[in-house]
Amino acid sequence: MSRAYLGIGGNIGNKKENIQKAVDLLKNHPQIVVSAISSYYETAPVGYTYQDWFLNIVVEIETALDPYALLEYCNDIEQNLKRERLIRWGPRTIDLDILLFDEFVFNDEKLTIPHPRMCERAFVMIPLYEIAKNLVINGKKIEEITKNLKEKEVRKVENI
Ligand code: A4P
Ligand code: MG
Repeated sequence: MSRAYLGIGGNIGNKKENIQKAVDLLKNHPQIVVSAISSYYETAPVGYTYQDWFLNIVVEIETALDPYALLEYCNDIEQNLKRERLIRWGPRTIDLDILLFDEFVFNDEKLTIPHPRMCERAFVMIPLYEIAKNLVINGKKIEEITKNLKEKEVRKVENI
């Protein structure tokens, strides 16, 4: 079994419902166990900023799938929730990114792990830190990475 962390987010439609559906679809897979789920966070859009705020979470899973099969399943979930891809970094009903997969480090045309932009992104690192306090990413402690991020662009949702 491998342990992986997935970032899930969206900013179109019923954001909370879309995220919950994505988590349910992960739980439905016979070779995935969802072992931890962060709080929900309202997050300022990063990249293409002329769009609505996002809702983001991070989940921890245990899985017998290999990284490519997991990516395929994540893409199926995105399709299932009818994600529209019009603008890179633009609005989407749901986006699932594989952040970490065991200690793997690799990069090809389909898949880059750790996710290349994760360490600069408060909307990834703050929920990830909530559920995994002892990770080391690219040789750096998660605590150190998270300290330098703009926390004001990420608000934990208390009553959701
Ligand atoms: N791909 C490569 N590595 C991975 C990986 N580790 N996990 C490939 C998932 N996919 C990976 O992604 C394009 C291709 O990346 C996939 O086909 C896969 O083979 P995509 O999801 O189709 O396109 P995208 O998401 O529009 O682009 P990209 O570059 O993945 O965007 P990001 O980096 O995911 O950023 N702001 C806030 N506040 N919250 C957000 O959730 N998300 C984004 C998307 C931008 N701004 C945001 C948020
Ligand atoms: Mg993506």
